[in-house]
Amino acid sequence: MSEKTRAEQLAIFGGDPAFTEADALHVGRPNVGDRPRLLARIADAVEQRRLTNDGPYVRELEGRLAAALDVPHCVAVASGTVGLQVAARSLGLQGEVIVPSLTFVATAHAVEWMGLRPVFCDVDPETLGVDPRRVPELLTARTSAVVGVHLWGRPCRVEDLEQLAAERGLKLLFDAAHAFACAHRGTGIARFGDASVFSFHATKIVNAFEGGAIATRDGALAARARLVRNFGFAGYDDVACLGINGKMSEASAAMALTSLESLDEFLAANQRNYAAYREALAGLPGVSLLAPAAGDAWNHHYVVLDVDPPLAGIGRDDLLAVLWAERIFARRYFHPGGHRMEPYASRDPEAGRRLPVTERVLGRVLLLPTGTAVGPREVETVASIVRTAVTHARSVLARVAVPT
Ligand code: T4K
Repeated sequence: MSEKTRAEQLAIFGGDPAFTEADALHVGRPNVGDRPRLLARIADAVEQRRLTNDGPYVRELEGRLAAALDVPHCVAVASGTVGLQVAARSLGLQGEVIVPSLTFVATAHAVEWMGLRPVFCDVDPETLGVDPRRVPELLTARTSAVVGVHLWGRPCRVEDLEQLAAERGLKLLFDAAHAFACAHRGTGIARFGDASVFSFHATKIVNAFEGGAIATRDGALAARARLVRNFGFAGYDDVACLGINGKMSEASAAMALTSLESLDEFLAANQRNYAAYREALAGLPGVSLLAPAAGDAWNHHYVVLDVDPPLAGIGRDDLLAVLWAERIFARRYFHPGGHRMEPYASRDPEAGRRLPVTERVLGRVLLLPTGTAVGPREVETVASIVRTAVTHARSVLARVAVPT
C-alpha cells in the first residue's frame, strides 16, 4: 500500500490493487473499544444469567446515554429502525408523515411498517436535510408529523422545523441514526423536537452490534416508549397498550457501554482522517468534501465526497469503479433514493421530478472509508488514487465499467 501518482499504477490500468483482500478498505468497518472490558461485561451477564429484559447493563447504558446526549430520558431499543417505530407509536402518529427523500430507506420503511404513509420531501442543498420551505406544500389534513434526518451527522434545519411543527400542530421526530456526538450551535442534537432516534448498528460510531435509543426531554413520552418496547407491559400481568419486542439485549448494552468509553478515541480518528482527506484533496477540480456548517459539531463518521462531473472530468460512478478495483469499497449511500425503491417507486414513479436536489446529490456523492480501521497511510493512498484518477480523467473514462 503506497501512494499512486501515475495512471499506469492504477488497478484499472493493470497495476496491483492498492489493498489485498485481507486489508481491503470498507465504509462501515466497526469501531471496537476495549476488548477485555467488553468480554468481561458479557461474561458477567452470562454468569448472572441476566441476558435481556431491561437488565443492569441496559439501565447503565441508558443513564450514560442520557448524560452524553444531555437529555433527561433515553430508552434503549433493539435497533434504530425499531426505535423509529416505537417512537412513532408512542407519539401517536397517524395518517401521513413527511420524510426526506435523501436518507437510508429505513426512515421511510419504519413509517410505512407502522401503517403510516411516508410522504417524500426534497432536501435543502446546504444541510441535505428535509427542506422546511418545501414541507407546507405537502401537508394535508392527514399529516401528523415530520421526520427530520441529520444526514451523515449534519444537523438539519432544526429551528425552522421546530417552528413549523409548532405552527401546524405536528409532531417532530428526528432520525439521528448518524448523529451521535453531534451538536447544533452548541446544543446537543438530541435536544430538538419531540424525540430523536439513534442507531447503534455495528457500522455506527457507537455500536451495540445491533441497537438504538430514543432520546427525549419528554418524560411521559419516554414512559410510553418503555411500555411499547416491551409488549405494552405496565406490570407483571398488566398489558396497557399495543407493544412490540423492541428491547436491547445485555450483550448489546455491554458493547455499547464499551464503545461509549472509547468515543473520544473514535472521534479523534474520524477528525484526523477527515482533515487528512481534506488536505490531500485540496485544489483538485470538481472534487470537494462535505464540511460541517459553522458552529455545528460533527462526528465526521462519514467522509462524503462530492464529484462534479463537468469540472472533475469524470463522474462519481467512474471514480467508484477506480476505487473498487483497488479494493477500496467506497459507497454511494443512499443511491438511488427511497422514492426509487419499493414499495414507494411503484406508488409514485414520477416522484423524482419533485425531488431535484435529492436526485442531484444522489448522483454525485460517494463515501470514503474512515473510522479507527483507517489510518493516515490508508487515507494517503485513497486520496492519491482519487487525485490520479481525476488528473487522468480522460483515460480513466475510456477504461471504467460501473460497479454493480
Ligand atoms: N436511519 C438512518 C438514516 C440510517 O442510516 C439507518 C441505518 C437507520 C435509520 C436504521 O438504523 P438500524 O435499524 O440499522 O439501527 C448499514 C446498516 O445496516 C444500517 O444500520 C445503516 N443505517 C446503513 C446506512 O448502513 P450497510 O448496507 O452499509 O451494511 P454492510 O453490511 O454493507 O456493511 C458495510 C461495510 O462494513 C461492509 O463492506 C463490511 C463492513 N462491515 C459491516 C458489518 C455489519 C464489517 O466489517 N463488519 C460488520 O459487522 O448497512
